[in-house]
Amino acid sequence: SVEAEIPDAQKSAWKKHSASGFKNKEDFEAAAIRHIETTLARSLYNCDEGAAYGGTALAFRDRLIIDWNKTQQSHTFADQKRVYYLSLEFLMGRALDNAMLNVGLKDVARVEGLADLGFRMEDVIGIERDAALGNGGLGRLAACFLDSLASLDYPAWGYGLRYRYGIFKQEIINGYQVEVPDYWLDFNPWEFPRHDVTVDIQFYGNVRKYNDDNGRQVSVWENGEIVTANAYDVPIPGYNTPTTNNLRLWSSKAASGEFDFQKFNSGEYEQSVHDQMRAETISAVLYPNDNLDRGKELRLKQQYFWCAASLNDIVRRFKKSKKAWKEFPNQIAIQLNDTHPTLAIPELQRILVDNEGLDWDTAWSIVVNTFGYTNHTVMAEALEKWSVPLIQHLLPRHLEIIYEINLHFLQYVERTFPKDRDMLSRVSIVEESNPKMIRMAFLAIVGSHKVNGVAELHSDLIKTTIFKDFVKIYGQDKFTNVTNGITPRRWLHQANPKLSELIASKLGGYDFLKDLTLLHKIETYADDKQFRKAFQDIKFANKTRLANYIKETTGVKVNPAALFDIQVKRIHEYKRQQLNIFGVIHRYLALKAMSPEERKKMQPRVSIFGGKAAPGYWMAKCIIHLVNEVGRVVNNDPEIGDALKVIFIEDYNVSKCEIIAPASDISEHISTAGTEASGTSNMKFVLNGGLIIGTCDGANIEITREIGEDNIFLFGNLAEDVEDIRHQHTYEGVLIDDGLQKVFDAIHDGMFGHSDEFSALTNTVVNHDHWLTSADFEAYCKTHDAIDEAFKDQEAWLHKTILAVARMGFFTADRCIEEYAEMIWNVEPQKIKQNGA
Ligand code: T68
Repeated sequence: SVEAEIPDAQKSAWKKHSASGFKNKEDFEAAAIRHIETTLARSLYNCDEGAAYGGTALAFRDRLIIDWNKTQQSHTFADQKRVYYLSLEFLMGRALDNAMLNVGLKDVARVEGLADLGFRMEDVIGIERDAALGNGGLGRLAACFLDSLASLDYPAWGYGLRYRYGIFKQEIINGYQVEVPDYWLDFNPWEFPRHDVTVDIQFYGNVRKYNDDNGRQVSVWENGEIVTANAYDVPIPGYNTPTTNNLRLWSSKAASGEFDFQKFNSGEYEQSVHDQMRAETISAVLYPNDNLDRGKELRLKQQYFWCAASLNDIVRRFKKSKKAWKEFPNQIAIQLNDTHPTLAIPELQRILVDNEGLDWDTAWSIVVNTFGYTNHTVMAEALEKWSVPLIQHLLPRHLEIIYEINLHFLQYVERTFPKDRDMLSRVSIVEESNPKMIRMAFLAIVGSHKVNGVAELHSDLIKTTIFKDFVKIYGQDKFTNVTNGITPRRWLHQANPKLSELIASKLGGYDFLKDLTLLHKIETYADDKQFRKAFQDIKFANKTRLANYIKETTGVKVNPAALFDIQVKRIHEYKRQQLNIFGVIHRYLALKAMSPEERKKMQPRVSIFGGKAAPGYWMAKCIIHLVNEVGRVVNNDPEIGDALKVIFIEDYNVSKCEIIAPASDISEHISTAGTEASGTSNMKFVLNGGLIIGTCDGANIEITREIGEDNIFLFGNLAEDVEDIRHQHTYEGVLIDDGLQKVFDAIHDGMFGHSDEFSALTNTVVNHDHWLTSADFEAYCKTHDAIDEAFKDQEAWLHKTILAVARMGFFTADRCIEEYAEMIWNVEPQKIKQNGA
């Protein structure tokens, strides 16, 4: 074994000097000060908050990396099956607070260490910039899954791209969204560059064929352009366990081969610098579209670059074990987060057939048994397709392999369904359009052993709509559901420490953070006057914190006693922020029509919006503009006062969500039924003691089943009726709701500024109303009226919210990971001994 090969003298030197990481205040202070002095080159006299953050972060990083080393060594020695989670997005947010809580030393650092050094914990934590390597739910899900994988001791790695620019920073200028680049890598203590871990990745070139000595045809992909992938490792600490997993992010740079050298010598210095920049472009920027496919060449390059680097890494590790190839799927499970990593399928087939000399069928069975595919959408505009000429140009050998995969697949379909003549063109991986397109979701299904949706309704929908034929072909068993979840460490304990503490005081400790179903034990306290009061006080404090933040950032003063109604998520027509803002205008018009006495009797409200629009998504930007203009008018209307305030929170991200989620009374999850695959912020808001207004969509349905229909406000048309209504719109025109017509009239009359600015928004409802804004409007407004009524009875409201929290145990990401592990990956956890392997 590896262990036996090392001489004793070396072992004892290591034993003597190996770091063990701090465990108490003294050690923490020593580590932080040492880093401030020597790593950051600061002294007592110029140690500002930034330096205090740096020193604290580096001290905790030392702790993490010691556990990381132990974990990796132990996993290597144990040599059991590992999971690799391939995701183009990991929306991690801040790392320091999470590291402190997961390691369990936050109080050591806060109460003693940082206070001694003259700093407040909140200020130091607030210095850190979000790692915003994602768009929205899909990227945040990947981050929650990493937390759960480590917390449950699964041997698992994430693989992603190290974007130099994460999702843009949003500024609101004169009511419009303006995008500013997010250069987040200035100071990032959480990554370890692995200059020794590099992979050369090929693009373009041609395929040469020849017959080897055994007469077997061999394909060689050659004459391509080479770009180098560099590894950066980010430690992922589990909660209350030494297990510290790895997130490996790839960064691109020009290959330092003879190629450049020649150019350099022949005086083409400029050209070689240019090549360098071109290579670095691959990992330069995260594409800021969520739920939309744009088919850009650079995006395809990113996808291949990352898939090829990750697979090379995985295969290299497997080959070290000297196991037979057929063991590959017993050692390795690879999960594809959406279709973005689908090229990993033809890439592994290429490695096995072209490089390792396996025959096609043997290789293919290894491939299929290795991969699982998670679908996150049924919307046509979000399903990835790549044009055949583009793939031909960029990845000529992969195109051949995809065609061959398709041939084998279609032959199988033809044998199985000889009478269904349309079936072949319906399920073909190659769409016979002009140009021809590769349907990535179909390739992902054919190349995986399991396909899952992310909530029950969604998993049913994929089986009955977009993937219906594949259920016929492969049977029901290939398709499954894993309803999404969130990590209670970040989304309860970290975001809402007071609520976490209150729960712990009743449950006798924090075990619920690792077994969220234990929350059910607080159900009995829903009737407890004292508990309700404590719960209410925490909510009020959290609302006050958000009110302060709003005052600081927007200048608008909101009353924390008002009903906080929050919709924060990416701006998208299907998520229907337009329904919300039209509803707000409707409320404003109603308030204006009232006498001052009547107005006084109304439940005061604060309508809070937040979220980014994709830079090229005109309609989404119109919605943001309207929200801001409505806010400008309403917030400055002296007749209205506290009865209504409308706020847009700039640059919504993970760390802002940590302030926002604990502060809601109601949050909005109001997508057109059948369009939101799951939603995960719905879970965050309920877990933090807020109720939901929502449609029968995504995980809202399961949340209702768990918490009870008395504790949620559902409204609107059902998924099964949406198509019929759209059909009606096409043939009979759209029926505009009376209340909505008044809203449109107000907009047209210029109440919120020049009406031309918003005509696209109102016209799309009048012309098609694809998202059923009008059809659901009346029900939506009535439901808000019911919410006002319900909120007046605070005791009953508290009863509902406490019951809801108690019943949210199902929505922990830990449950998701256990389901994936059992149904899809077939992997077991592996405990790391506290003192090494
Ligand atoms: C989201 N998808 C779903 N996509 O919309 C949401 N898309 O219902 C679900 O809860 C969540 O995934 C987790 O399953 C996304 O967030 C994207 O961000 C995205 C990014 C690039 C391309 C396409």
